[in-house]
Order: sequence, then structure tokens, then C-alpha cells
Amino acid sequence: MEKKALITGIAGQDGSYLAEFLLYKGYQVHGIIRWDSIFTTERIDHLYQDPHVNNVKLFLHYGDLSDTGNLERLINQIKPDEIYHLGAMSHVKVSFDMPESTVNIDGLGTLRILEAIKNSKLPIKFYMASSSEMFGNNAPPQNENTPFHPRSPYACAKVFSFDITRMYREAYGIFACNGILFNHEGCRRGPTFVTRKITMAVAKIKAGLEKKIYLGNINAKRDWGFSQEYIEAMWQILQQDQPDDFVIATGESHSVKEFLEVAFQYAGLGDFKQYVEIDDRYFRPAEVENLIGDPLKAKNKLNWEAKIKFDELVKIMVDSDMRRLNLAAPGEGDKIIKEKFPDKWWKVD
Ligand code: NAP
Ligand code: G4F
Repeated sequence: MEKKALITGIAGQDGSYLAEFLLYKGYQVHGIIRWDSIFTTERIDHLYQDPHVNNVKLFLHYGDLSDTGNLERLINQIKPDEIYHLGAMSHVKVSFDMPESTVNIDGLGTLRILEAIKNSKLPIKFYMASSSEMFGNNAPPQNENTPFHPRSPYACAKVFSFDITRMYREAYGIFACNGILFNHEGCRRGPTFVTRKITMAVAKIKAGLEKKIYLGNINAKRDWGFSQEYIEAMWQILQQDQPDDFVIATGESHSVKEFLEVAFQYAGLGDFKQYVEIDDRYFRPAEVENLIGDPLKAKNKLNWEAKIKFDELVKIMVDSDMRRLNLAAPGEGDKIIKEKFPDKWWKVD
């Protein structure tokens, strides 16, 4: 029997890769998109199928995480086997500017879906996109037993979603799981997140289109992995016999400064300091200084381990952004993908 999955946030970085992965696995995939006055589905345009033709596998539905009736109707109509709840206002800095809507979407949005699952009485498996931001400045390495200390409205909402997911599992027996994912990046990363902001700037500077990049706290450290590998972990989490929560991370941490060093050197631009200006507007009222995940449980129970290391990730992203500007990319990143993912299921960006 063909499995059905529903993805919230299907047009985002993770949603687009997950849709591609599930289609590759033979699923029928349904995704919720928001209405906007322009199309915002660029990341999934290559997957789009005209609903009028036969044997369609991908279906898009208008919806919003603030709309309870809409979510209930979609869940009852589609009757998915699995829901991957990835939709969120996912930018930590922006969450300080719009805390109320962030908590409504990123916190209450999760509750709305869980209530709809409970009321539907369908045996739906639920994946919650929880975040390493929930750990705040608690000492690394962080694992499933590390206490939370959220330092942004975004992280507070994610802690609520984490807890309500666990609570619905314990109280109502729903197969509800949290993936506590550390930062994962790639060629479809939103342009305002620091990694992509840097690799796009590198390509533009190389092309002579820009001279500078303006950044905030470049001493912050993150555990940065490769997005497509994290997508596979999400799916594995829902294929276990028992619902559970998992940290997904590389186990290494690097600063924004190190990211700059590798990216500018790799593109042949030399010392990044020539191009970087620090701008106060990109600092946060409270920062998370250092995230390092301990992915041991995922290794033992899911047999999941990150293949792409930090330098490789930077090279993959720089190659992609240089190619987008029709520049000759150094190509090491492309080679790494070919070598490490012979069964690559995603379209090269
Ligand atoms: P993303 O690229 O920002 O995608 C988020 C998606 O959520 C977008 O498609 C967006 O729709 C949708 N969305 C936002 N508000 C919505 C609303 N009110 N109703 C319905 N959909 C809404 O984020 P991502 O990097 O793919 O991350 C996916 C999830 O994992 C998020 O929940 C994020 O918080 C979490 N997470 C991400 C990371 C990471 O490093 N990437 C790490 C840990 C956790 P539009 O396309 O219309 O904007
Ligand atoms: O790229 P970032 O905005 O990602 P951040 O805040 O770590 O959040 C991402 O990862 C989380 C998982 O831990 C997700 F839950 C969340 O949805 C999102 O995907 O910032 C990374 C670091 C921060 O310390 C920030 O202060 O980079 C620093 N930074 C320095 N200059 C900057 C900039 N961040 C951004 N976005 N823009 C800058 O100019």
C-alpha cells in the first residue's frame, strides 16, 4: 500500500528536500503552502505535477498554521499515515521582532495539529521539528538529557512544541516524536541565515557585483550539518517501533568566523577580513554562544551518522552559489556529493 505523508512547511528548505525524499521512497506526498501575492514555491517547482494528469504523487494545499479549521479539514480529508511538521517562522533574530506571531505559529500551530490528530482518531505518526536553540547556553555537548534554557521567542515556542508533542504521546498514545535537529544547511538554505548569506556574498564578490558583507556576532559557534542527511533522519525517526526523541547533529562545532575563512579562501578571495563589516543590527538581544550536539543515541538506535563535515559543507554551498552566477566553481563540493551520495535522491541546486 502506498503511504501518504503530509508536510507542513513543504516550500521551505527542509520541506522541499523531504518531499523529494518521500517521493523517491514511493510515498504520495501532500504539502501545505501559504497563499501569497507571488509564488513562493521555487524550491519545489521541479517536483510540481499538474493535478489534472493521472498518477499524480504530489498534492499542494493552501493552509496556515494559525487556522485550526483548515488544518483539521486537511488532516481528515487526506488521512495521512505520517505528518512531518516543519512549518514555522524559523528565523531566531526575527522572532525578537515579532514574538507574538512566532509563538502563535511555532508553538500553538503544533498544538492545533496534535489536537486534530487526536480528534481524528486516525493512527497518524507525527514528527515535530524541534531545535537545538532550545538548549540555549547550557554547556555543550548537548544531548536528549540536557535541560532546555530557551533564549529567544523562537526557542520558547519550540520548547512548548517539544513538550506538547511528548505530552500527547504519553497522554493519548499518539506516535509523536521530536527530532532535536542542530543547524543544517545547504544550497536551498534561506538567504538570511548566516551560512547562505556568506556563500551568496562570496559568489557576488567574486563576480564583482558586491564588495562587502555585513554581519553580527561572528564568534558564535554552531554544529553545522548537511540538510539532506538530516531529512533522512526525520524519516528514520518515524520508522522506529516506538515513538521517541532524538538529537541529530555532527558532534562538531565551528564559529561563523571559521565559516568565513573557509568560504573566502576556497573561492580564491583570500583573507575574509577585507570584505567583512560588523553591523550592530545583526546582533540579537540574547545570543546562543555554542551548540555542539551529541548524536550518540541516533547512531545507536537509527544507525544515523553525519557524513558531511564542516569544510565539505562550506565547499558544497560555495560551489552551488558560484554556479548560480555562472561562475566557474572550484568543484570540490560537487565531487564530494558524487563520492558520498552515489544514490543521490535530490536535484542538484
Ligand atoms: P524554512 O526554510 O524557514 O521553512 C519554513 C516553512 O514554514 C516555510 O515553507 C514557510 O512557508 C512555512 N511557514 C511559515 N509560517 C507558516 C504558517 N503560518 N503556516 C504555514 N506554514 C508556514 O525552515 P527550515 O530550515 O526548512 O526548517 C524546517 C523546520 O525545522 C522549522 O520548523 C525550523 O524551525 C526547524 N529547524 C530547522 C533547523 C535548521 O537548521 N534548518 C534546525 C532545527 C529546527 P513559506 O514558504 O510560505 O515562507
Ligand atoms: O544562521 P542563523 O540565523 O541560525 P540560528 O540562529 O542558529 O538558527 C538556525 O538554526 C536553529 C537550530 O539551532 C534553527 F532552529 C533555526 O530555525 C535556524 O535554522 O545564525 C547563526 C549564528 C547566530 O549566532 C547569529 O548571531 O550566526 C550569527 N550571525 C552573525 N551574523 C548571524 C549574522 N546570523 C544571521 N542570520 N545573520 C547575520 O548577519
